[in-house]
Amino acid sequence: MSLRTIRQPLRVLIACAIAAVAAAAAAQAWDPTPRADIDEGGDKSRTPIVFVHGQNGAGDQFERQSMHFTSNGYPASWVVPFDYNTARAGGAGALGPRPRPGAGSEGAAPPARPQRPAGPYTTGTTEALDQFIDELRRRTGFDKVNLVGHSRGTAESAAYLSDPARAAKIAHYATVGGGPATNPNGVPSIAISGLGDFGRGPSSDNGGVVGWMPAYQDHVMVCTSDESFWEIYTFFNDGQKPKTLRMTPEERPQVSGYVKSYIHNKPLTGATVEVWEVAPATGRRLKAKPLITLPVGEDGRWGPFSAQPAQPYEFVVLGTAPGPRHIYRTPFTHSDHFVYFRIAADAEDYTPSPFDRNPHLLTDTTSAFVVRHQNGSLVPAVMTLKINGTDLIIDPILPTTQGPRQNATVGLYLADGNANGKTDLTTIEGFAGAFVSSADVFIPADPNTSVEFRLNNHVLNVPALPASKAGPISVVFENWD
Ligand SMILES: [Ca+2]
Repeated sequence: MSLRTIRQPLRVLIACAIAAVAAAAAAQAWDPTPRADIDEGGDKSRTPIVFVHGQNGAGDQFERQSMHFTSNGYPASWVVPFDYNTARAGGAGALGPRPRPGAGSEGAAPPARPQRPAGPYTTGTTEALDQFIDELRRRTGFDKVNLVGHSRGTAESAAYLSDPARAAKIAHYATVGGGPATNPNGVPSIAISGLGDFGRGPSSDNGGVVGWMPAYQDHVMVCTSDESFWEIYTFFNDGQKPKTLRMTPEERPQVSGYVKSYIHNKPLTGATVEVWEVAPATGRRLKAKPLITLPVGEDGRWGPFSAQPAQPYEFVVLGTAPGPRHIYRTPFTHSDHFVYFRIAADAEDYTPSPFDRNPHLLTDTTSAFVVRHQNGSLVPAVMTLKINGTDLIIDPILPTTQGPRQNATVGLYLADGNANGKTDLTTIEGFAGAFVSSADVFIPADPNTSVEFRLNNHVLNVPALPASKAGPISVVFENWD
């Protein structure tokens, strides 16, 4: 064997090594520039959809639904959230969700729902919804669009549909966890309903079309679940079934969303969103600079940027009164334009969150968290949520004995509530609220230490930032199956 024949493979090896290093460098330098057209590949013959959220909610309760629709061919900008201020009383016609039966009142009839007026009526939200729908019709060229309401959003939708002129702009209506599937002006409608839903309205017994959800699905999951999407899609497409219930994987998922005030949903214009690449195993930043910094526009919109599949990100919202807010999310595999950051404290219009009411829990020496599940709620006996291996879906934090009918929890607040330096796994005094719960968990602040959150088989690692500086750290799971 000559020297030459030995050197040849060596050269190849060296060339391969250089190529590998170059590829690694290229992988390091991800280009976050968004696509020119977020609707690329979408079928513009599909009827656009407007989502109307419920009490205390925002468009992000339809995050998973929107990705299902775009995975089945809808253009991203055809599928849009209408946000409104749920702190505002809806006026005489806004009936709101059916009042919940009181705790412990097993078998007792819930308070009666007020009667709707016979003719056309409006709420404080109807005019804005009408303008929003007109703008979507203009932009897409459709005379009629589809409408989805959830919970209080079905009361707002009922007010909208009470007027023949407004109803004429709606092709199909899906009422989810709320009002009837029949409406006075005859828009074809489906009610999505479930036995596990405490907000179940008269939708089940009014003679309208009903899509029944599995019994474990509570008031939130009837809105967010895959089964709910299946029924709504099929109804909106005249019996044609969805092609897939998987989120179509993309090489460059486009990601955008909104920064708004908590509960009021006022756009926090002028804020900025930093996107940081973080290490999956620790949640710590991989670079000295953010991947991209994005402004928040007049309508509260930020982004889009091109995300790297499987890469977890930390989002930092800057320029809002409480100081930087840190949000850690499960990675994106499919484009997602419903990524909301709702900031509470000191916004011009806001409702205080439990931590705003209890700022003494945001200390230098501890970390505090808000865990959210975007694909529904945290359902006892169906899901497990662990922090550093400790179960959180336990009595009394999320009681398994109550069952989902009484219990739709989307946000779980974690802090050392009694400041004793120990994890007590009790609920925290002063943290009660609709759709939220709390747990006394002691996590010493140390940015070099990571906290592991595990929702079923999904893991997010997050640095233990001091609560005094970082505020409550948001930990957001999009999926749980
Ligand atoms: Ca404690």
